[in-house]
Amino acid sequence: MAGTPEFAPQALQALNGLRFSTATAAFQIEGARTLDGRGRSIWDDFVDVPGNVLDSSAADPGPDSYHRSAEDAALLAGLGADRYRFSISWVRIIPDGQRSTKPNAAGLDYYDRVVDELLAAGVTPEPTLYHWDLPTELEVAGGWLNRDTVHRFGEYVEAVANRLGDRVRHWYTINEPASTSLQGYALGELAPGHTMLFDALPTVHHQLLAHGTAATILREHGAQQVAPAINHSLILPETDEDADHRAATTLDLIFNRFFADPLLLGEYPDLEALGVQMPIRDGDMELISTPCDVYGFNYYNPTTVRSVDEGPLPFDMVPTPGAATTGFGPLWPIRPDTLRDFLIDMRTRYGSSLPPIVISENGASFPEPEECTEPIRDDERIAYLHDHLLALTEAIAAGVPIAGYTVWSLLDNFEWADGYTQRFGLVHVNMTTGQRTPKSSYEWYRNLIAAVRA
Ligand code: IFM
Repeated sequence: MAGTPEFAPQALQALNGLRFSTATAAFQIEGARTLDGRGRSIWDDFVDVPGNVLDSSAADPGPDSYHRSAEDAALLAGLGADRYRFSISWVRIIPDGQRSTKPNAAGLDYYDRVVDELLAAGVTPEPTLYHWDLPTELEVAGGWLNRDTVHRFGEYVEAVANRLGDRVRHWYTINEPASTSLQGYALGELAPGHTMLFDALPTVHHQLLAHGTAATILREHGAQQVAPAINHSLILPETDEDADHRAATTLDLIFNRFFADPLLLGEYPDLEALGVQMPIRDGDMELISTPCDVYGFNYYNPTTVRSVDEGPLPFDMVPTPGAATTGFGPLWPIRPDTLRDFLIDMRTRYGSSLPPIVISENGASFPEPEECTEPIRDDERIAYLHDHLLALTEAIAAGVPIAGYTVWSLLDNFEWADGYTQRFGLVHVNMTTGQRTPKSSYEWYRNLIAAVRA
């Protein structure tokens, strides 16, 4: 296999039942932000504010998949990928997010084409319906703080399912609601850029309701697999002091259990200690906990916390002692063992309520040039992916049901507030020309998929 290190036969055997995939998201790869009737989303607004994006880039054209989706499908076929997780842009379908707006035919045509290209390439399409690009008009009306957004989401999902439901059987509903609530509404690091701290919590409930609403609609349209894509992180105390352990428990509650408990158990963890309440109405928890076919699980790194007495939050995030880091620096430590441990904890915590898990994102960025004339040798990425897959085999051996694995990302793309400064792709993209050049990790992943299937 290209790159090192390789897998032992037992590890390949353990991975044999998995489906392999890669992932992207609409705003990160499509470009064409003003074409064919596309409306504006909170990310269009966010990138327009000077200083919000590290390199001042604005996600257009970037990888330009709006015009190059056939190339992407060919890359997936070349990889031997079983599936492709991409996202549908809400504002290409309902440009202003409003109930009365007729779905935009050009937007639906685009995704229709993407689906057909994937199917022709032998790759199962797995669209995500919400990967952060909320229509601006809905944000003006309160965004995910407003329960009405859930109903508007349902109408958009209905329009997409009406058009694609005859060929698409696998769906992801919402991506990483924790990032939206915490980084988007509580801390202001991502769109829509609010700094509401604990007042942001209704956004958790409304996104989870959006998941349940979408799941119901998609099943009515013949879906066979519906899942949310939830990001998790094992929270580690910096020291053995009680205060650091308490800080870790609090962040675990906010980052992990606020999302997994309602989805899998139908109830929120005890919120009293935080002095907050969710805007729950009759029937909400049943809708949120409608059983999922699989649980989409995004994992990148653990988070280490230190207790602090003063400040808006009772903890600070600090570097993880002794861990190597990715291109993002000290707060993105590389600790594959924490993926294994988190999965085993999930199994213990949720028992028979836990459906099979699909790793719906895992990957790493490392410094790489904007231009390349020959394939980039990304040995660090290969080692990262290898070690996380090995950790996965250990979780499988410990009895955790794992159904699939997804590399973030197929392509280098627009990394939100970090613009084009962080590259996660198996395929290098020149952001000026759109040219795609597979890296050695692409070859490695292709060889791995072939070896698992052999
Ligand atoms: O690029 C993001 C993606 O949109 C959501 N999950 C994490 C990735 C890397 O930061």
